[in-house]
Amino acid sequence: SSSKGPQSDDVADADGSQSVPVIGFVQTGAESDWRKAHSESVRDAAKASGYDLRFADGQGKQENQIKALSSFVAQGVDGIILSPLVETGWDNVLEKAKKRDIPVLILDRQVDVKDDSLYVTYIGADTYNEGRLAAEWLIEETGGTAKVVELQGTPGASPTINRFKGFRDVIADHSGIEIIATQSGDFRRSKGKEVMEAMLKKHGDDIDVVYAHNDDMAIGAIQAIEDAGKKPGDDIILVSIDGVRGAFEAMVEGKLNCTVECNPLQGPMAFEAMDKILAGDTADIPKKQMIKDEVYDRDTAKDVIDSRKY
Ligand code: GZL
Repeated sequence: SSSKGPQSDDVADADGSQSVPVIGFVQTGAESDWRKAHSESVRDAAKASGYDLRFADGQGKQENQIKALSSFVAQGVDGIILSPLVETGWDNVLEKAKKRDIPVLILDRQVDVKDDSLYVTYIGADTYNEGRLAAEWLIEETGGTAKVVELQGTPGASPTINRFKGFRDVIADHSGIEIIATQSGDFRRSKGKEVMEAMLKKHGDDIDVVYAHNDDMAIGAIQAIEDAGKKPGDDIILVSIDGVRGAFEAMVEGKLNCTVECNPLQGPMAFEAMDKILAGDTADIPKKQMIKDEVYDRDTAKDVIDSRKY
């Protein structure tokens, strides 16, 4: 018959069905709306691509991620996808995967390892450029004079390191932009609100701008600013990163001024790469695959909010 029956190299299960490749996915946790969209994109793409996805939630702790990686290696999965909470501390556990010939794809955040043959490819957004774009928008918006408080993401995470640096590399040429306070809100809305409350107590009327490493913390800061009797978006300008639905809603309300998109819909690209990896076609897979980002502000928010996909 013309249909492709079981091929000799396909291992058929007892019930005669073809065995599907098993992928272990180690996620950071569920710290933000962005992260939830990211997890959904990976799950949906796994299903669409016919993979058996085993999902491990790191719950915001690197040791949980390392344990999950070791367990996937012990299970002998066909491939691993890792979204590393922080950049360092991965060499030993990735060495275990390499010894078992299990390919590893790094997704979203980056790892800093001595031997980059420990992973096949990295797919994610250019978070350094996102920091630059946020600063460029701010200089344009304020004419180059503003006192800024910064809400940093998770300490040691590549987007935190990159957004911290990208922003500073741009304002370095604009002495009128001054960062008067910086602290981590761990990419979480509740922590962003808490840190902003403290910053308002300490710096109050001095604050012109909030630069938040993600929208969830910006939305927390908006609540703190309103609780302090100030108008977010007007008394204090807010610029953040991610482009999640909540950010567009806040911009339509005029409470957030700008968000730099960081696309979480990375599932399809991840499994396109995994297909090639499992087929042994790794020669044409680049070591780094960056996803493009867009800048959105209050004026364009209502025109695009209905077309947003996350
Ligand atoms: C960025 C991603 C960050 C988002 C946060 O690539 O790792 O983690 O900006 C998320 O919202 O928690």
